[in-house]
Amino acid sequence: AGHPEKKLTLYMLMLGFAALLLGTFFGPLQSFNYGGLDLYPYLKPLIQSYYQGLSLHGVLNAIVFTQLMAQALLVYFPARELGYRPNMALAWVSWWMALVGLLIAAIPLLLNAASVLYTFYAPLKAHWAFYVGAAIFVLSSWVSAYLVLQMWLRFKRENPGKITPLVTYMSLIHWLMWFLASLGLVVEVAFFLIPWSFGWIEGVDPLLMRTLFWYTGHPIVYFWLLPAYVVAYTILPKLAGGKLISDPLARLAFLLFLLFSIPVGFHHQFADPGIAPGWKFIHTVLTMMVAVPSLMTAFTLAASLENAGRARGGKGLLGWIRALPWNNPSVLALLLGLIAFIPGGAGGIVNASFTLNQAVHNTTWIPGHFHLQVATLVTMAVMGTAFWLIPHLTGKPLVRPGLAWASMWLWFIGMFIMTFTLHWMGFLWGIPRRAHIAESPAAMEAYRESAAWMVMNIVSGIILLVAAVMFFYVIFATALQARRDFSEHQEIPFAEAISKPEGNSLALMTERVGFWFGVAVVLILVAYGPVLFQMFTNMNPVPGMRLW
Ligand code: HAS
Repeated sequence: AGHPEKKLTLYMLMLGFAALLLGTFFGPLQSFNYGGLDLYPYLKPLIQSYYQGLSLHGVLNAIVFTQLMAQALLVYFPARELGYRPNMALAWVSWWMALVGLLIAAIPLLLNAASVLYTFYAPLKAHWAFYVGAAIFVLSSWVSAYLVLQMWLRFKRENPGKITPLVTYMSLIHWLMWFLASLGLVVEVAFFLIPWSFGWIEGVDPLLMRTLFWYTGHPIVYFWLLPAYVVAYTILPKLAGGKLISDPLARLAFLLFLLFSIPVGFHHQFADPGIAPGWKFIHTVLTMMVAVPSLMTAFTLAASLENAGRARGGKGLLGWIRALPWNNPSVLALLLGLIAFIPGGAGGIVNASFTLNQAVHNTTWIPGHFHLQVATLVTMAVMGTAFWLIPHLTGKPLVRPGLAWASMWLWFIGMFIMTFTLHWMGFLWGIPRRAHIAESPAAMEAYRESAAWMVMNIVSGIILLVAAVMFFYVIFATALQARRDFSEHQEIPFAEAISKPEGNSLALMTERVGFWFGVAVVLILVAYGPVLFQMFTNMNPVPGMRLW
């Protein structure tokens, strides 16, 4: 009873895992599809089509699960770091909004009336309930953002002149970035898609809809990523037995995400007509800028892990790697996720390179890229966190840690085979993404010559299915058991930093949050303003169509 926020966090977490549970089981169906094995006909009448399955997979995993994880972790962690309680009434409002929004959107999704994929691409048109539910769901994240802003303002009031503690700073930046980033989606859904789906307006302009979507759609990937980075910077070093190398450098990386996450969305639209190449090039350059904080992160995390490995007795050039606690499933999950993030990030830079993009756009290379990023690093960071966080929140010890550990290896191996395959299928054979292979003879023809890739798809689907069953067994068996043991995981394992922020001029500079928020707004206006102005004043609405 001492910590009502623990209950809220657990509810957010478990709602997210429930979404992931349902969404994940459609994953192997996509892998089997690319293996030439079409199981969708057997799912009728429950699931009507490949595109319904793909929409459920994308919406539940990429939009619902990720947002709930941010709402769980990045409200609770700063609250515990500051020793404050978030406004609990509002916190429950956010949970109920998420639940109600999710349920409203789920009905048309499950009835095959919202098979518009997670990118909502107009002129594909969904039932109004999908857009209304999605809007309520997304707006619940603004409540979480407000909770963190409130706690930060209270900290500033009570501690004039003091530097914001690191986890709180990171969480605040994450939520401010998301507030700015989500405006595109909010405008798209509230002013266009909802009125259109109710029949109040005749049509919508696909190019404007895509542009508003990608205004949100790129930074949303950092909205997913930053909670994983918070865990990697502030908790992993301690779990691994060491310290964070530099607190000020970590702050700077997060500040750069506030500045550069948003003005980059045209890199998803290189192939779209109606946006002048000059603007696309500006977004290419800015995308290279947003890779910088991840490169800084690679440096800081590797150095912190080296610090941990050496503290544990690791010797020589690489001996520290072996000395890391690979047997701890929470550490393992993050280490494997970070390893996958290296090729994932390199692939992202390929995607962002204006001309190279032509070779990979709309091929399976793209899902290959983002499954390394969001389905491997982000998801594994959360999975690894759940292994100690659920015991911390409930007092219930982790069930079958060995199984938890094995599930992380299998998840990593399955994802690695799958993403490797998807990359090369896309790059070498030009196999289109989002293609129902059984129903697209052209893709099948191109594909026949690459039978080995087809087999790898099926193998990875099976491995991932086994990994998912093991993982969800551990999570739900832990949360639902009656056994309690409050002795372990009482505190959140926040790491100490070697280089501290006090008196550091870099840290002081990052502390001017209001100023940097203003700079982020100016950058967005410069990179998007003229193009959006032109699009809003020259709309070409078209009526809707359905994929089902
Ligand atoms: Fe991306 C498409 C460019 C990062 C997700 N991306 C997507 C889509 C998704 C997605 C979902 O420019 C598809 C959307 C759709 O449906 O159409 N992406 C980038 C770039 C980055 C990037 C430049 N993406 C992400 C992240 C995602 C994500 C993060 C999810 C979480 N992406 C693109 C582009 C497209 C795109 C184009 C459009 C393509 C098209 O044509 O449609 C960068 O942010 C990446 C920077 C990352 C790095 C890696 C740093 C490495 C680290 C690990 C260090 C390891 C350590 C471990 C320390 C530079 C931090 C040591 C281990 C020991 C054992 C010691």
